[in-house]
Amino acid sequence: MRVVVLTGAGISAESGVPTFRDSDGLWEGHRAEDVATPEAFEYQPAVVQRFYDARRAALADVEPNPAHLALARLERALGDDLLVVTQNVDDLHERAGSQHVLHMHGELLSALCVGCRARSRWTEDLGDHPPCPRCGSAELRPDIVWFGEVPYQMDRIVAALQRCDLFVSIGTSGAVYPAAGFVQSAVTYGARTLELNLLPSEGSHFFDESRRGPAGVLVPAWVDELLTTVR
Ligand code: BV8
Repeated sequence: MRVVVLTGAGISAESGVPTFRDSDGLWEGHRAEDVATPEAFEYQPAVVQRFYDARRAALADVEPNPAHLALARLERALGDDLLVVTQNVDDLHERAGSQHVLHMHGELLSALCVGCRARSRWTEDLGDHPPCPRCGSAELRPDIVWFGEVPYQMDRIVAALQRCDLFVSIGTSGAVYPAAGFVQSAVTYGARTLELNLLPSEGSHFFDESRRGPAGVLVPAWVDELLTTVR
C-alpha cells in the first residue's frame, strides 16, 4: 500500500500555528501579495523579512499535535511506502518523528542565498542581514516558495502521485495550485482518494470520501483504521 499524504495549515492549527484563510489567519493581517511574492521582497524586503522572522521565532512556542504524531506512527509501519508532501513551512512533522517529508513550499528553518543559491539551516532572524555561511554576502532570503515561484521537488511529487494506491489530503483549503490539483492527478492515476478537513474545501468534490472534523481527531482514527488493514 503506497500512500501519499498532502498536508496544509489545518494540520498545524491545533498546535497554535495560524492558518492562512481562517478568520484569524495569516492573510487577515497581511495581503499575500505584500509578503509572499518575489515582488514584495524586491520592494519592501524589511516587511517580508519581519513577517517570516516572526513566524520562525513563533515555532519555539508550538508543539506537534496528535495528527502529526499519528503520521509519524504510520511512517514507522509503512516506511518508504508513505510520503508526506506538506505545503507547510513549519517543522512540526519532523519534530513529531516523520522523516519522509517533502516541503513543497519551503521551510522557515532554512535560508536561501540570492547570490550563491546555497541553502543553510537557519533559526535566527534574517531581517538584520546576516552573511551567507558559504559566500559571505548579505543576500539571504527566507527559503520559502512565494506566489509565482516554482514549488520544490515537483518531479518527486508527480512520480509519487503516479505510483500511489491511496492519496490523502489533510487540513488544506485546496485554494492554491499546483497542490490543489494533486487530487485530480491521483484520481487520473487510479488511486483511492480521502480528504480529512474541518470544513469543505474547494476540491472536496474530487475525493472518493471526505471526512469532517479536527485533524487531531480524524488523523489518529484514520491511521488506526489503516494499520488494521495493512497488518
Ligand atoms: C506556481 C508559502 C508555476 C508561503 C505558499 C492555476 C489556477 C489559478 C492560479 C494559479 C494556477 N497555477 C498557479 C497559480 C498561481 C498561484 C495560485 O495558486 N494562486 C491562488 C491564490 C489562486 N500558485 C503559485 O503561484 C504557485 N507557483 O504555480 O508556479 C508552476 C506550477 C506547476 C509546476 C511548476 C510551476 C506557488 C504557490 C505557493 C505559494 N506559497 N506558502 C508562506 O507560507 O508564507 S501557499 C500557502 O497557501 C500554503 O502553503 C498553501 O499552499 C496555501 C493554502 O493554504 P492552506 O495550507 O490550505 O491553508 P488555508 O488557511 O487556506 O486552509 C486551511 C484549511 O484547513 C481549511 O480548509 C480549514 O477548513 C482547514 N482546517 C482548519 N483547522 C483545521 C482544519 N482542518 C483540520 N483540522 C483543523 N484543526
